[in-house]
Amino acid sequence: MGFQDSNLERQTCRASLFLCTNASEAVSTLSLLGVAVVQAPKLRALITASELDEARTFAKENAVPIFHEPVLDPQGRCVVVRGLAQVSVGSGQRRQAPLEAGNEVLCGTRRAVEKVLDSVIRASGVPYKARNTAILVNMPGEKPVGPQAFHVDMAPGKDGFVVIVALEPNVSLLLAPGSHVWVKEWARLKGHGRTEEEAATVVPQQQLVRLSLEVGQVLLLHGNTVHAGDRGVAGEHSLRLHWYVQSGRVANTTYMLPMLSPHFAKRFV
Ligand SMILES: O=C(O)CCC(=O)C(=O)O
Repeated sequence: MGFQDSNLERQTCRASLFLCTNASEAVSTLSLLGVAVVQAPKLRALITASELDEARTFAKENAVPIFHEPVLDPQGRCVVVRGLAQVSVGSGQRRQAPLEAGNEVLCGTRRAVEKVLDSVIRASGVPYKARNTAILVNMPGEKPVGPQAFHVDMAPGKDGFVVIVALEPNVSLLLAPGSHVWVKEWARLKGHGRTEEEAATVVPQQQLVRLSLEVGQVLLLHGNTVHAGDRGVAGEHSLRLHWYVQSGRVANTTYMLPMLSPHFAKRFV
């Protein structure tokens, strides 16, 4: 439904379930399941306490709140202003700080991850580029950050993937493995004259799982995989790094499920 209950019981799985031993395995797993994990050699050792301190300070000074959920009208429809669906940042605790070229924060860690991404990109045979590097952080507040609305990061049918690397313990993500296939299929059916409601009837009901990431694991998520940032842990910043890997220079985008279609959104809990 796109709006999450922090306390809902979910199946939890470790990201190592999706661990791939080489770049071509990562490409095929990403295409089949919409999620893959690679281990960058020695990445854990590169993430030192002083690097984390520096990253936390940078995030505190520069990070801005990111979306939490769509704004809905009393009938439950997305509020659109001048063609743009309106979003709320909720408590404003989930934040993002872009790391522009030349920024030295976490540069060793970033280089090590980007080397892994280069090999995955080469194995894919697509001229993708890793862009929009950012630090994500949960700012401690009165309550821990709540889970985001379910969304996909790229337009339905568009190829590309996003990358998340946990820099600290207690990082998890909600996701529906295999859902990229249904996002694409829903968009294809809709393009063939079906209403969005008819197209949504072919999509099986899916419950998102809670994927817990270990420090240093590189999570690859197909751009059409339904997912959401998870609830946070009290007092923890749970720093993580984030990239978009796409072939064109595309604006940073998000498609929350109720914005795509209320009927499609109902297929996911
Ligand atoms: O907060 C996170 O860990 C993930 C956030 C996310 O999925 C997004 O901003 O697209």
